[in-house]
Amino acid sequence: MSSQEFIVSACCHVIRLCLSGILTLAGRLDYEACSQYRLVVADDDTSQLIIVDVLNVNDETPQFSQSVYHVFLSEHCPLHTFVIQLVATDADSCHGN
Ligand SMILES: [Ca+2]
Ligand SMILES: [Ca+2]
Repeated sequence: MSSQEFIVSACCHVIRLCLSGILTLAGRLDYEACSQYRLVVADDDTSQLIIVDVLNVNDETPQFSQSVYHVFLSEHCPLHTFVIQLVATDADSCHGN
């Protein structure tokens, strides 16, 4: 193996090492699927650990607890009458952003 040839630890199909030494994305990042990639780039003489942290963005679709909410209101209700409070959660909620 020449000094220009490196091996990137397998298991990572998302990040690719070019012969020039540049790492590029080869797949889509998804924080909820994998928030950190730990790559080992090595040749015969040395190896280097590269840690790539994926930053979370608010990209997950909110899910409501019910598919339909049915509300009954009397006619002539005053303005500002409470109607319903909806609560939705998504995979991004607990990670802040
Ligand atoms: Ca995501
Ligand atoms: Ca996300």
